[in-house]
Amino acid sequence: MPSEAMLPSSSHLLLIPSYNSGAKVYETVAQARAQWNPVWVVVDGSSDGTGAGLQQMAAQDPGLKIWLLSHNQGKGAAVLHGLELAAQQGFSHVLCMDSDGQHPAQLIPRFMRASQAQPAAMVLGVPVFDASAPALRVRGRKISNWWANLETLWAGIGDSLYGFRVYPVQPLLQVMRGQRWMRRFDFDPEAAVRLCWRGVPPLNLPAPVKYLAAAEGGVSHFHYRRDNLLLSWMHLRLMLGFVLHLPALLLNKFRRAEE
Ligand SMILES: Nc1nc2c(ncn2[C@@H]2O[C@H](COP(=O)(O)OP(=O)(O)OP(=O)(O)O)[C@@H](O)[C@H]2O)c(=O)[nH]1
Ligand SMILES: [Mg+2]
Repeated sequence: MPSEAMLPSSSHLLLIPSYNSGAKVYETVAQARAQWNPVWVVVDGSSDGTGAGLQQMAAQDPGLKIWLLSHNQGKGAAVLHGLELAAQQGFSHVLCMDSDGQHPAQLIPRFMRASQAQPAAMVLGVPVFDASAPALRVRGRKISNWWANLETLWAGIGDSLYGFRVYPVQPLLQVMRGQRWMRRFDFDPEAAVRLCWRGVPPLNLPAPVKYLAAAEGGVSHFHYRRDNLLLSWMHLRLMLGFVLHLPALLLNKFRRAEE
């Protein structure tokens, strides 16, 4: 149960995009609420009944708010929906966390504190894998990280794909409103790269990630072919942007070297 004494933060919001995560989402949300107030869930057109179940949870808990999207739009679109509302309500930062039980709720306070200490930064989770991590996914990640580091001239992105992150709201909104991509699985890597280009420094913190078997309630919507194609197209776009940002990136690199 969330602690009665936990006062709501007016600057830092925990935002969970959720699409058909099954019963795992209830556990994830309860664990998040035990660590933070407020928590918002954007239910992205889920058809598994969790929208109604989460609304019942929220009816008993003023620290929990549920936003229902009428149809599935993708992870990035669900985050953007939450960001727009968060900005309207005066939040300056959001910690994004997946709904499927893979992310470490116990680290929420640490990530929030890191962001409060350095509000201009984005706080990026760097995955600490255990034996449950599929080797193919761990290897695939190295490729995406290599591209993200090239695209930012090694400005310090520790991991391009991990969705457990604190973002400053306004810079991310500006990045996302400016283009039609970043609405699905291309959200996490593109957000890190484009925020770097805008001068938002990455702050990397290790965070364990779990890969749950279906028997433990694990759900994934990652489609190997479809999503790798999407990520390849994203890196192609980012490489074009990289060429345009190269002078500024080089200047920043020289400045950092002189400091
Ligand atoms: N896939 C997917 N996820 C969405 C969507 N909308 C919101 N999400 C949420 O985005 C998060 C990441 O989705 P996952 O399918 O677990 O992707 P992943 O964690 O990168 O991949 P796995 O490591 O295989 O689980 C989860 O919290 C989803 O519930 C959507 O349209 N598609
Ligand atoms: Mg997942």
